[in-house]
Amino acid sequence: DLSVDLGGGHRLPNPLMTASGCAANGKELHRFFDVSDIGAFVTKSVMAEPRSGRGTPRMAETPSCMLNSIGLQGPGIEAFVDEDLPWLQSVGARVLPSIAGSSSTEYAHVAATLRASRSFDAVVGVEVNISCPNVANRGLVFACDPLASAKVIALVREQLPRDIPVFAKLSPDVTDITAIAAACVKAGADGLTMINTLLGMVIDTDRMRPQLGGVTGGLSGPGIRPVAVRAIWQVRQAMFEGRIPTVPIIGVGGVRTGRDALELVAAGASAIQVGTVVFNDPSAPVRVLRELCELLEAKGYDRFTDAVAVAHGR
Ligand code: RRO
Repeated sequence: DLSVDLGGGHRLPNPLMTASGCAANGKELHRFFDVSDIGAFVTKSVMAEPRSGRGTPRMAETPSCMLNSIGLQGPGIEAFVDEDLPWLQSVGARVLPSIAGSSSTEYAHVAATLRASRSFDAVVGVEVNISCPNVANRGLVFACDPLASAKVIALVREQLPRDIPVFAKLSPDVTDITAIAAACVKAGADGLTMINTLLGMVIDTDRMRPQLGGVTGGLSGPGIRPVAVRAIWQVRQAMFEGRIPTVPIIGVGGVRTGRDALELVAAGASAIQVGTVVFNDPSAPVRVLRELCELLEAKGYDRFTDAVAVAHGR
């Protein structure tokens, strides 16, 4: 039994999810596997208006990481609720829309539009992306400041029904991630997604110029997994010590195998997102799920939640 309840009474059949941004709004990946086979589908962050994103190139690679400077390209919330969400509902996906904004009122507007949409029944939670590293003004990375984070989370929480859990997506680019996590949970977040990409940069030494159009970009892939493990462990530890109310953590960062997924669970996660690896292996979410299942069986766990309970009982 791989099922997991992350709040709101929406029992997910398994703990595997796509990571926001790596699978657009589902259609591409659905050619490789049935997106209703994973616990939930997390969409690319959507803002109020359509957005073209940053200049090209927007992707770069290093041996252990990928960098992106997409810059929140997207269709805008109206097109999302008119086209993308109904499509995801039609294929039976459980959807965790990721929402973004450049002000707390924009987040609130996006959440309210989502709630009013005809396909809202497909929504099992909302991920509030307060940590996009690719914004022109770093001051707009809400997740770098506890008060700014709390304001966004509280406003979004107000827009949504109680049975829709709100997850705050945190940035690893902060001095004390437990302070941001505490602010989000106290402001009403029902869970945390950890982590977004780490701000990085690569330079083309032939041209002696930055490789990315946006100059800096978000680092993802296997190289950042230890950062995710550390961040999840620190926040789970703060929950044990009573410094943060206990809520579920969705772990994300460089997961390529079932073993990697179990490592994030051992750090303190109750669900796992798979991102960068889909660019090489589009059906990775179902493969990682299968590998995790085999690993749990080999370890003698009948239920995924038994492994979570053992890991979190440290
Ligand atoms: O669109 C992006 O550039 C982007 C986003 Br919203 C994010 O949250 N994380 C990231 O690495 N890229």
